[in-house]
Amino acid sequence: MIRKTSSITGKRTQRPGFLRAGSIIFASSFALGFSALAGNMNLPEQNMGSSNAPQPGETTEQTQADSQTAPQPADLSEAAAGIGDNVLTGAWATLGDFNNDGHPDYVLRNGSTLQTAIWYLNNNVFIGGALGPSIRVGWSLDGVADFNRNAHPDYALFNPGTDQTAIWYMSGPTRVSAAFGPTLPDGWELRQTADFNGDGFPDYVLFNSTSNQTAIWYLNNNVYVSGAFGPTLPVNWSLVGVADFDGNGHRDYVLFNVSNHQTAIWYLSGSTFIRGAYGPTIPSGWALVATADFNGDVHPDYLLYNPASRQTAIWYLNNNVFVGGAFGPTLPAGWSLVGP
Ligand SMILES: [Ca+2]
Ligand SMILES: [Ca+2]
Ligand SMILES: [Ca+2]
Ligand SMILES: [Ca+2]
Repeated sequence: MIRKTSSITGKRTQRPGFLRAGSIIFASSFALGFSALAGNMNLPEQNMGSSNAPQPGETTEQTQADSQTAPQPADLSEAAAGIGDNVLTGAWATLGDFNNDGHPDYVLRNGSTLQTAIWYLNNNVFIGGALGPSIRVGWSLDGVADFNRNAHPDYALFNPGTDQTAIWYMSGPTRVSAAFGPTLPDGWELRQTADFNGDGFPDYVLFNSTSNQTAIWYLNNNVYVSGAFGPTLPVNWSLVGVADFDGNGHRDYVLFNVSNHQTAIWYLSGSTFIRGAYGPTIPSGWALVATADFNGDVHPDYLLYNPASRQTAIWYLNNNVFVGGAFGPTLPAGWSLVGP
């Protein structure tokens, strides 16, 4: 492992710790883990429905933009204190524009029934909800992206027991078909889905929790095309989102430090680390769980989640700089932004 100290002065532009050289094309042994199971398999589906979607709780009034009461960035010097709420270690949320209005929507998960639900948002404001398909036991919903490029976001699922991946093709909140994606090598998990090579097809971001290495698997719909290693994450840092923060057309990593609640952007060119910068530090009790452009200014924003209160909040950013905050809707009991 190569230790690289920050070459950028100023504490807000430092990047965390370690980076292993990336851009190593996978050896054939890595590709051996890939089984060509693409096809219309009989994948799990339960309890599809479109009624009785959960509604926001009594704190609906907080869906109004309110930069006065929304959580504010923590003072970096205070951030290390009061941490102990790492209940969301490694957890991330999935977002997608399910009604094609240009605004990202929440995917809620019910921890008991494994049902999903879509909460349509206009920026931070709840517009409506619909039940989605239920995830089967043993599978996790790890990404949302439009794999078959029909303008409807799809679910990307991973089974850590079998290392299989699957795509659930959606029409709005309704699952219409399914196919296996490539099977991951042992020790790797599906972490994010986004287009890293600009061909319009979402790609997998894989993570190895033993080595902390990341990798990109380039896909054509659900079919593996090629792979490349990405940067290795420092200990305690978790990859919670992917977006283009500096507007150069390349997707960047959003990292969250689960021990001190710092955030960082790792700017990439394809799968290659270019530089890092700190983003705002998240207050105790809250976690950074996803990124998307909520207010339509082209700059990706942070989605924050408080698992104790089930409150959500948006932090509007300009690149890595906090601009303002607003509460989003509060989830009903039993539902979460993260989970299976
Ligand atoms: Ca689709
Ligand atoms: Ca791609
Ligand atoms: Ca970028
Ligand atoms: Ca924005």
